[in-house]
Parts: sequence; C-alpha cells; structure tokens
Amino acid sequence: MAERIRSADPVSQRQIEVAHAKGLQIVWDRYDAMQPQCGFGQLGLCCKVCNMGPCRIDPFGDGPKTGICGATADTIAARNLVQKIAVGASAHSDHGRDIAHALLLTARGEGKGYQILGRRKLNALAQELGVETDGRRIEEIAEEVAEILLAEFGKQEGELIFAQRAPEGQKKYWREAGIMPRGIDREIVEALHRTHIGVDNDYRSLILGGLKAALGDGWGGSMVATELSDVLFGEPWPVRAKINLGVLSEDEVNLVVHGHEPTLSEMIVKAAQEPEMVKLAKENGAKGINIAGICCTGNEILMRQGIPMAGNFLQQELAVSTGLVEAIVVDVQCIMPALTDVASRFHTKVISTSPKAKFPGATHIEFREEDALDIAREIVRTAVENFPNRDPEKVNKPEGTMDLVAGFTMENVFHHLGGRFRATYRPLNDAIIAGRIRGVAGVVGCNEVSIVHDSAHIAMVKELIKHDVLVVQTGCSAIACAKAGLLQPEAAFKYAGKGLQEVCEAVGIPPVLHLGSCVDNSRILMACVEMVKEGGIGEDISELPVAGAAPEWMSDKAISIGSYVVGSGIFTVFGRPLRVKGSRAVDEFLRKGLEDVVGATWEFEEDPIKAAHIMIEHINRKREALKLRPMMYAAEAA
Ligand code: BF8
Repeated sequence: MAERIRSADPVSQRQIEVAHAKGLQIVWDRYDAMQPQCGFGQLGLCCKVCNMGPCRIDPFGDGPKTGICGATADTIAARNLVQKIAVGASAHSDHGRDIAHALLLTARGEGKGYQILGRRKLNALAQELGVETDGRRIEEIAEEVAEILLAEFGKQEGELIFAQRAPEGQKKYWREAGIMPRGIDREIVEALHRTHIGVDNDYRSLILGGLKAALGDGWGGSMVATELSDVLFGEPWPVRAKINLGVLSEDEVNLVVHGHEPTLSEMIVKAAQEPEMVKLAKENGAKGINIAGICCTGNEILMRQGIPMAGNFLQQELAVSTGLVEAIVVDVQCIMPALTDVASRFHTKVISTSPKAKFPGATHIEFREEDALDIAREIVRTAVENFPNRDPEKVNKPEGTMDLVAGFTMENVFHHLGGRFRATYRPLNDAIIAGRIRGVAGVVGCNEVSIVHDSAHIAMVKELIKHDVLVVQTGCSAIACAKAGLLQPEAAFKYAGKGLQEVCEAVGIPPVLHLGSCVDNSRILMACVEMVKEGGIGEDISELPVAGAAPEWMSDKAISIGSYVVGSGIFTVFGRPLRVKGSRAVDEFLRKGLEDVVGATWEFEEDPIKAAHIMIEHINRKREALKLRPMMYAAEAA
C-alpha cells in the first residue's frame, strides 16, 4: 500500500518510508494510534488544577457549565493558556540564565574552553548597561555585564532593563495595562500563582498576567540568551551551508547535536576539530568527524560556524533511522523521549547531557560549563569509538541536501541593507515607503504532526514573498524553508514579487532571512525597534507594516513567543488555534480585545495561504494608516 504523504520535504518522506520498511514506529504512527484525541482538552475545557477534578465543561450539551469549584469555561481556558505561557517562558529564560552563567564563569577564568569572541557586542552592551570599559580587561567588563543581566532573573521591583529598548508607545501600553515585566523569574512565578485554584478567576486578568510573563521572556530571558550568546560565541555573519538528512555522511563519524543550548554544541564542534580527535576517527576506520544539527542547537552552530543541519523537529527520529548516526547528543527542549527506543534498533548512542533532562535508555554524560571542553571531548570520543559498530546492513543513506545562507542578525541586516559603508535601516524603510517591499513578516515556530511536515511553512512563506513581503525566520520554520530552497539569494528570482526581487538583487540577500534559533526571536523584536527608530513607517511597533506567524506551532515555547510578539504590538497568526476555543470570551479577547491593550491581536487560520493573505491584508491596512504609497508592482503581485 502506498504511504500517506506525511512530509512536504521529499527527503523526509522517503526516509519515513525507509523507517517503516525497517519496522520502526515513529511519531506519525504514534499520532495515528492516539486518535481520536480528547475534544475537551482540545477546546481548553479540561481542568486539572486541583484534586477535586479533573473537571470538564460541556460546551454544547446539557453537561456541567462550571467545574466543581465553580470555575467557568472562561477561567479554565484562560488558566490553561497561562500555565502554558509560563512553561514556555521558563524554558527560554532558563536557557538565557545558563548562557549568562557560562559567560560569568568564562569571565572569571572558570569556563574551560570558552573564549569571549563577541567584543563588539560586549562593548555595546557595556555602554547600554553603564559598565565602565576604559582601561579594563575584556574579562572584567564581561563579568560585570553577566552579573547585571543575571540579576534580571531574580529582580523583584522596577522594570526589565532590555524592556527599555522598546519604543515609548509600547512601554506606555505595558505600564497602563500593568504588564511591564519586573523580573524574569518573578513574572513566571506570579503567572503560575494566578492559576492555582481559587486565585485569579477573571480571564482578562489571567491573560494579562500571562502576557507579562511572556514579555519577560521576549524582552528578558530570550533577549539575554541571544545577546550573551553573541558575546560568548561571536556575532553571526551570513554564512553558506548545507541542510537536510543528506548531510549525514557514509564514511565519516556522524555526531548529531539536538536541543537548544550553544554552550554544549559549540564545544562539541571545537573538540571534533582537534587533530587528535580526527586521528582517532581515522584509527577507527572513518574519514573524519561530521557534526550535524537538529532543531535550535543546530541553528546556533549553523549561523555561527556554518555547520550542516540535518533537519527540524519531526526529523529527529528519521536521522537515527538512517543507521548512520554514531551518537545523537541532546541537552534540553524538543527532544522526543522516543529517540532512545528508535536508537536501540541501531548502534546509535543517545547521549543526554543536562542535569535537567534525563532519558531512560540514554547514556548520561553530564555537562558542566567548568569542564566544558573536556566533557565535549569525552562525548566526541564516545561517538568516534562507536563508528566500528555501525552495521552496513542497517544503513540507508538519504540523498538530498539544499544550500542556504544563514546568520543574519538585527545588526548585520543593518549592514547589508545600508551597504558596506553605511550601516542603517534607511534603505529597508525607504523600500517599504516606496512600495517596493510591502512589509516584513516573521514566520517562526515548530513542526506539528497533524500538519504535513513543513508544508504550511513553505506555502505561507512563498505566498508572502510573492506579494513582496520580506520574511524573517527562526527555529524549525527556518529549517523547513531552507530545505525548500527559499533561504538562498536565487530564491528571489524564482519566488519573490518584482519589488522584493529588486531589493534582494541590489543588496544580495535572500528574500527569506534566517535569524537563528527560537530565543533569537528577540532579534526580530529588535529589528522592529530599529525600523521604528529609523522613522517614516510608524511611531510604534504596533504601527509598523509587519506581522508574525507560526503555522505549524506545537510547543509551549511557541505560545510564549506568540504572546510576547502580540504583546509587543505585532499582529500574529497561528495555524491551529490556541486551546481556548471552548471559551468564546477568551477567544475574542485574544483575537480582538487585546488591540486596545497592547496594539495587536492574534488570529488563527490553519490554511497557510489564507493565513498569508490575512497577514498581507493586515500589512496593507497598516500601510494605508501610514498613508504610504501604493505598491510599485501591485498588479503583478496580486
Ligand atoms: O525552540 S521551533 S520544535 S526546536 S520549540 Fe522546538 Fe518549536 Fe523547533 Fe527550537 Ni522552537
């Protein structure tokens, strides 16, 4: 029987068939086995916050209209949403804390293997934070910067430092609504407190509490992660690389890094390049060591080092199913527990490394920043020594890679757009004012198993660029579109509208820009800040002709991102709706009511083409409000 189409990426689709031929049960099979899924849960009407429950509200029939404690559908849906925001914000923020901690150790000479490579960024931050630089060693400056930003996590009063970067109008919204974040951890704890039985029962108040925690992620935890990763590992610069499962090599040791934190993956790259390690690989019969990334830790080393990328979230089991992977090294977030089971059918070792994330069946080699390079060497050695155990009978080498350009940032986009001698957003703003570029869209987020893998990302982004919308991306969405060839300059000629094409040609950039991992959505916020500062296209983020989207979102982190993006004044379309549809009031508050509170709203649309047009119409409305010129090539684009 022919296989169902599960992926828009032909390389993945073939590998799904290979995995099935090998008798493996993978994510799509587990999804099928789970049908039908719980309708109460999907509508957000299942409540488990206390032990009198679980309760569920019957949205249609004569069943209960409140939980046992009296909580309404509105309270339950809002509370469930806020818990998810808090989990997502905590994941990003804890990542940010770990990066700040690694920088602090490095500055104090206790982070073995790390070097401070981003001096320009460090000096810029020092200036912003009021840290003296004259006559001081770089380590002293870095130590003080790290201490100041680490203190942001436990801060009890005042306002987050990076939140001050937002335009005045946005800050006014936050202060008036009482959602200006004080401390990163504090807002997450408060959001969770609100959701305990019998605390906050007003859906509006609950959601605003959630937005506050999310803003602490976007303008706090994630922004700290981005800024200090740039300080420690250097600022990314556009780099060409290869992507998709075809990057796995037949004659080299394949070490796949999967998860999120660059503190580990950067050290693994370093260790794998050491001559003794390459020699060891040769002694074990391999030609060398091939590092490949999955998910956001892959994005981190892709954008800084040009390390090839094996794939996104739904490809993790597929990578192992090739039989080519000596070790898949994981840290935190988006790692399927099923990996160890699939790996047990091959010689592949799953190596867990975080004290926060252990996996039954995995080999645990605990990572500590203090001994980072030594631990990375041990991990690489474990992978190399596993090469002779590869079973040629079980190997299926996937064919197919794509070229991409990664490594754009808020600062270097500046540089490109302004030309070599004039780093400025003026040309971008001018292109928008002149109607060459309609606006900018951030298309980000995960893969979700109920959607044909990558299909929504690709369809939406093609539709946007066809209508002269410049697209910026992060996370698994960037990986999806990169595999489809959209992240190379040539894509402008194939897919972009004429106006966008002209800009891409003049500047030499792709029509779709890879801005990094999911914490790097903070780069998108900062690009918006720069667009406002440059002038002429809005006094506030909420006035800019921009929109956000996560067409295949899946994780709680995506919910936190969506919340802070909307909270920052950017209209955002999610594919499958947030699980609030059981409460009309909550749904309407998210889709309409927030406009008056933060200057933006959510929308939900599963059809990616329709969703793209909702974004385009929104951008058009913003253009009209700004009285910008009509689009230069409107007829063709439409
Ligand atoms: O942080 S896009 S599946 S990998 S959550 Fe996870 Fe979603 Fe991918 Fe990166 Ni982001």
